[in-house]
Amino acid sequence: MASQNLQSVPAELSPEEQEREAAGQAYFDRIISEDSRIEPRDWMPAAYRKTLLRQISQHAHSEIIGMQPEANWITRAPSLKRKSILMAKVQDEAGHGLYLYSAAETLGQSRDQMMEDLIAGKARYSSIFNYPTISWADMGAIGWLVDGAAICNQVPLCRASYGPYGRAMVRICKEESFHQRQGFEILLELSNGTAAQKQMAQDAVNRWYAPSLMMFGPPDDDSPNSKQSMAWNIKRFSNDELRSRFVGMMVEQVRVLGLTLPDKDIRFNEETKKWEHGPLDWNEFKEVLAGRGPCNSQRVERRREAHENGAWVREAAVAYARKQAQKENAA
Ligand code: FAQ
Repeated sequence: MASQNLQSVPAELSPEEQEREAAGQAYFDRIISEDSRIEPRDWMPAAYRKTLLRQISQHAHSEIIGMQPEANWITRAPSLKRKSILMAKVQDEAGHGLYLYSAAETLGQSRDQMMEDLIAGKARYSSIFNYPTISWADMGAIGWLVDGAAICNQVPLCRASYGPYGRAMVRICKEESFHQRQGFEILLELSNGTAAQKQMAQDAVNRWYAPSLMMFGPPDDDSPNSKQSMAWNIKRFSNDELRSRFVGMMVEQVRVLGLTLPDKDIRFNEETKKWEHGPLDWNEFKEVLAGRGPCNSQRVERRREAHENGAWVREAAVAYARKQAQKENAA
């Protein structure tokens, strides 16, 4: 397995340390080859820890920044029922962020540091959350397409080799399934409504389709991390493989919605047995990743404001914890 050759034991270590490192590497290689789980206190290669921290922290940031496009519509939801469903969904995303920050913390990075990186604009989060939500139908399109893509990408992550990440993903995926259903239902209702409502739903699907396909990451031949992450059983499938599966799922569901996908090149390739789609604008993707998407600066700015406005809550929680600890010590 590739992972077994990547970590050479550093020469400057003492013989005892070298022996410990070699034993740790052997244990790690066995766990990976048995498709079992690495836990926080287990020995792991520095590069494995680094790639997990990279992926999990980006994922956590995506959930937190991902609250903004939908939170933007809570006050404008068309009914009390829709408002409470949307509020619950946005709260779920906050919960997902917290599970994931906790999983990342087990790798030795503090949550404060991750948050500082995010609000300093130094951390990545999913490209998808840099697009604006301009109509109510966007709540449907986000639930159906964005949460749909998230599920497709994240169900295999439930089997990720790092225990805390895999376990967090199990709970997250259950909630994402509900999110996708609620998005589908919003679009279905609009699609069966007036001609203007149906058009609003179609317009939202047209705008969110390509960005949701790009959520799966760059094409495989331009994905520097995939090979190693797959060798370590973090990722189970390549970016293109998951993107193709997602297209296949959407093709079926869009028929039920009575809408269309804005891609005339979708087809099932009988030879490869894979769904194919039309070209995506990877320059746009790169621009968004470079911070030049439609909403990048607004998203980070709002997060910074929220963090600063929430300082008193954090201070109060610390003061309360201190007081409780003093009480317990005095008892
Ligand atoms: N956006 O070599 P690869 C959600 C970066 S949660 C931004 O292929 P990898 C729930 C990548 O980080 C959505 N950056 O990388 C929700 C790397 O940069 P780096 C988030 C992207 O890690 C719904 C570089 O490009 N989901 O939606 C993107 O092997 C509604 C090269 O790429 C996750 O994070 C992108 N789309 O594969 C919440 C799932 N794609 O770090 C609210 C977990 C790639 O070298 C509302 N993550 N990059 O500087 C993963 O599965 C993987 O990390 C991938 C990328 C597949 C995203």
